[in-house]
Amino acid sequence: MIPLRQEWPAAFAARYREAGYWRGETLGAMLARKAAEGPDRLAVVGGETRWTYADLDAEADRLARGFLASGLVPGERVIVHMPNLASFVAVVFGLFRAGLVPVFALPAHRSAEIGHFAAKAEASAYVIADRHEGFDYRTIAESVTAALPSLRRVFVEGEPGRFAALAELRGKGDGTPLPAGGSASDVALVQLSGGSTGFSKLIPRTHDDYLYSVRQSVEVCGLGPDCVYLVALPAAHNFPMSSPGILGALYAGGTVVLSRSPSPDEALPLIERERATMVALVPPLALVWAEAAARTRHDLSSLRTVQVGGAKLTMEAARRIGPALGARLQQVFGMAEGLVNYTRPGDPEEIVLGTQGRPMSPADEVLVVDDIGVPVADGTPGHLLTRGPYTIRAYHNEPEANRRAFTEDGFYRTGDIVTRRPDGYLVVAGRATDVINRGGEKIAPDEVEDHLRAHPAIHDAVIVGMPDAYLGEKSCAFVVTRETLRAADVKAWVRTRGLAGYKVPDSVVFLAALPATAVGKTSRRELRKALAASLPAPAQSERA
Ligand code: OOB
Repeated sequence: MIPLRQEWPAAFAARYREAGYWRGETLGAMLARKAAEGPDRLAVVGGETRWTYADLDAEADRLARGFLASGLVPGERVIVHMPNLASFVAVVFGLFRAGLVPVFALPAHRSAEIGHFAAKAEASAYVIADRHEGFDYRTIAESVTAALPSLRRVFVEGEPGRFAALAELRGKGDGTPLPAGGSASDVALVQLSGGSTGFSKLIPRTHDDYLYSVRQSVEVCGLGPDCVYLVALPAAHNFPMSSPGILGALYAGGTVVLSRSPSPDEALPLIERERATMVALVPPLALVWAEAAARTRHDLSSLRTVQVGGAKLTMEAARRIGPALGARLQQVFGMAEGLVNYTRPGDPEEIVLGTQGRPMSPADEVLVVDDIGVPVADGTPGHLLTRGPYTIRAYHNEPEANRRAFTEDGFYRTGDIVTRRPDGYLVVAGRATDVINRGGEKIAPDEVEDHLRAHPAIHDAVIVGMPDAYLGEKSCAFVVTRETLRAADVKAWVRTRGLAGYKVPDSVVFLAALPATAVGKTSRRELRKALAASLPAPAQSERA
């Protein structure tokens, strides 16, 4: 098993400790401290479950002992693949307590992605809920465990089928000792990259760095014990997890309320019932909520802050969100690799509507450079590079990708094109790379292309983003076939390959040949240009 590490050069680590950014506290210890400070405060609400800090702490402890009693060994990795349930929070803290490392998958992921993460992480266990939104996650457990014998344990919230029930685990570890403390410089968790150069890469985050990002987020966003944070996006994503998210709400001594679905039908009643004060949304969802809020009979007056991030929020959309939801808008431009930018609570409208915020930490180093790495003047767009106390220095076990993604002196190349204003605020122009940002869900074209090329009748395929008024971007597959196919066949094929639904191409265009660059590489640029110039003529294309 390749150890999970995240290391900063000694001089940087010393500086970050000295400045008080890294405090040597683990995430598991943080919860214990909060539970000691306010055991009877309400910590987590999800479905029928209402846990105080003492309840959550005890539940995490029971799960931690159960995981270890089931044969897992501290340091092993566990894929966590659960919908927004109270038990998700307990599982995550249970893993922290046991010294096990959660790898955060999202509910939309399917067998192809889970198999990839499990193999990359050399995971030993997989935690799921039985069903969610009509899908049976045990089918993924079946196929992934068959392919990967090292994935030796599956724990299921709900009906376990032939696997182990999470409920059973709770009583199993009585008397099993927990590892003493653990070091805060160890890797606490693994986030997944949006996958700019292919399959998602693993992002190991330490207790020290992640907890600093949470603490600083709490400070910048002004969270206190009266905060009631509604989790509407998938809980495992870095945004609702840590910016300030679930961990921030708990750090502040507030309450986390989990909504099973991001739909306003489910979330708006919860805001009223639990008097939620804060929520994080991606832009397309924020627009759906804004429309639903205009018609709702639910009282949303408790809502103070609506955070929007994950993809570019246009000025027009930004203008609508706050008034529609009766709350203050906060833009959040972050990445699972680290750097998070926020607009600040007291900022003037011009900044809140027109920028994606500024770095949250005074120790965040930001460079905006041209194509050859020379810094550009403020006001000029360039590539965003960053380095700091909570930005990773390397992906796990990706020597080649690391050479591309980091400069020699340790700056992370975000792949984003931004403009920095003289006041330090950033305006995001878009991505330099080819990743398609479909309303915040990232699609790596080469991953989907690989699956398309595996079809016996498909000769070649390229996926590019096309502008979409609602999602920001949608995906369009350009396909060269050996025999006649329909767009519906191509889409159905991608679905049968076990990929998340959002990766199924939105449009399919059939071409006799793909355009090529001077040296014979396929030119995505040409395809994008063609798409932008005119949406393909009906004779050439089929859309559904
Ligand atoms: C968040 O994290 P990831 O890792 O899913 O995606 C990061 C990428 C960024 O590099 C950027 O391309 C894009 O998503 N992005 C934005 C944005 N926020 C993220 N692009 C434009 N405007 C924004 N506000 O998406 C994430 C992580 C933590 C907090 C918030 C979002």
